Amino acid sequence: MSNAFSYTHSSSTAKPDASDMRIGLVVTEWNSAITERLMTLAIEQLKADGVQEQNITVRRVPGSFELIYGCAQMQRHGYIDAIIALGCVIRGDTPHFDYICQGTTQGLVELNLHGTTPVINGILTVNTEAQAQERAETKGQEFALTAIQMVDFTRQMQS
Ligand code: DLZ
Repeated sequence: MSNAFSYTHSSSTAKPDASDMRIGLVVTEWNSAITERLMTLAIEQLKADGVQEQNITVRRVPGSFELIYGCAQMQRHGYIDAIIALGCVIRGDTPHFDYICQGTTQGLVELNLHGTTPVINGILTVNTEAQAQERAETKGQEFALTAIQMVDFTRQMQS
């Protein structure tokens, strides 16, 4: 497992100490083959970057629309420093795709604006399952890195 900070940051950027960071993941059961893969790779990356296994919390919700409530609950009760919302919305023959994407995006925006914990938008929005499978191989790691960066950002603001 590569260390995300070694390939996405210049050598002058200090790697954040993630050893005491508490990261939550809220994961959908819809398209679970994709979301479980995102979760597995995200957790592997978190650990590779120093997050302790006991500081990683996973909770599941039915679909992407429920990520909003799930993340809001975790913000309130989770004792968590950053939350990764993992979902996958695949375009179908109905307008559902657009409603779900708009609704969940807006909901996660609200949580970032008004909550005290950063929420990472880890929802894949794709046309086909094949696209989702391809993206799932790299995106979980990116979401993990983003969560660590946002905890580090918060700590810098507070120091
Ligand atoms: C209803 C629905 C549909 C059609 N497609 C998806 C999808 O591709 N990905 C996903 O995460 N959830 C989907 N859902 C379920 C909604 O997110 C939600 O669970 C239901 O509308 C109930 O609120």
